[in-house]
Amino acid sequence: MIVGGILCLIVSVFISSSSYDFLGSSNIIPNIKSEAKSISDTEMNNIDDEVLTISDLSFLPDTGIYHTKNRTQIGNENATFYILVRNSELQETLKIMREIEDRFNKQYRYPWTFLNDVPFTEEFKRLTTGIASGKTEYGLIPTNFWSIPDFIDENVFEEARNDYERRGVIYGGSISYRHMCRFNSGFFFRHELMLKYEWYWRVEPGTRFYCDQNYDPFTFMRENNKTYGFVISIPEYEDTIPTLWDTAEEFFNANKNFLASNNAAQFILDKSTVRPDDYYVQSKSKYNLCHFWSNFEIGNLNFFRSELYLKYFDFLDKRGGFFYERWGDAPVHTIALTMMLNRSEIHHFADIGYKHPPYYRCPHDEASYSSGRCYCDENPASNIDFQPFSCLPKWWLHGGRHFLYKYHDELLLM
Ligand SMILES: Nc1nc2c(ncn2[C@@H]2O[C@H](COP(=O)(O)OP(=O)(O)OP(=O)(O)O)[C@@H](O)[C@H]2O)c(=O)[nH]1
Ligand SMILES: [Mg+2]
Repeated sequence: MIVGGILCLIVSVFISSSSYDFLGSSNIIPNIKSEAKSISDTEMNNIDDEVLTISDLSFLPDTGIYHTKNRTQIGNENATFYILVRNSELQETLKIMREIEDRFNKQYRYPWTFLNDVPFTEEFKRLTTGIASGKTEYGLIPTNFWSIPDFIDENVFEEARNDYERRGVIYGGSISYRHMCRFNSGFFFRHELMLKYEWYWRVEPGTRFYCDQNYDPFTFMRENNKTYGFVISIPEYEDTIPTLWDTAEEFFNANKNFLASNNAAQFILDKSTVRPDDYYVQSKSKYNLCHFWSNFEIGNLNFFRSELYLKYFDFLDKRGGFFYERWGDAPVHTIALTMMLNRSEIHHFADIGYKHPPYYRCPHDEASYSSGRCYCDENPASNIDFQPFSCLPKWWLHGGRHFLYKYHDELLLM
């Protein structure tokens, strides 16, 4: 279109249905309303209200962010991706979103829910909304979900942090890490943006997703009476949870009716080795330290919102271990799940390839690769499932399933 002797490419942009106003903060492409003064009134009326121009003709965008995106959900479940994230982790967030969108979500358009203890920047919202195929929502975490409660003695807490730091325990001196773990243990499912959902898929920046997800995992969970799904299981650092098991055991002893009749308690209590080379856990408590790695989770939010779980969380919280020690959300979730659910309600996604550095796992079957479903650019020898410290064999044993594993180049079926 020629306007005042200047060739301009006119691109219409409509406000998306996302709760984030894409145009409101866009500063990548200049809005030409002011530049387009020479367009006649008639012409102007024919142009949509929001008009952008790109004067570089060597750049011809095809589809995508310049056009209206239909963000209407296609998937059938009441579900969201959940990501707690800092503004500074934007690039790592875009990368994993791109993978999940390409390998799964662009065919389902489930919404994304981003939470943060400080407001998200406009840049963060604009670029993540750009990648998302579904709607996006950005929430601020209320102070009471992310602060030191009154019942915590600040002097004892400071001493504990200094001690953890002296001993070099990972994140042992960090206050924000403790808030993060406590939030993911007891509050994320109660955030106002999460209340409307039944299912969540937790995503972390910097992770990888290696395989096409050719079915809806939320539907799979619902149809098969699953409450919680994981991909990797390893032992926790004992120094971070010296009194967690004893505290949880005290709770369950006082609330025996909370225990599921066919629970997976043996998965976290059995200290024997399963494979010949397995690492023998020598923890001080009865807990073998095995936990479902919580940086990837697909779960039912109603479990965490249940009276059982909330009572459990509150009991743990009041003991102060999220602050005086450094209790992680992964062992806190795992203990609750393995005690309060029947083991059939917990699912290992053996078909998912996933990495949270430094560990990864990819499916073990040949067809996942010969079909092109998975591309796993990792050293197969370091697949966490085959390492002596993986808790997966124990899960298969106590989850009631056979475990096919690679040991000394032979495939053995247990
Ligand atoms: N908004 C916000 N998000 C945080 C904060 N600390 C951690 N997170 C997020 O919480 C999740 C877990 O934090 P990480 O620092 O990755 O914890 P981790 O996985 O145990 O540790 P790494 O091995 O370093 O990844 C990530 O999605 C982080 O982006 C924080 O202070 N503020
Ligand atoms: Mg992480």
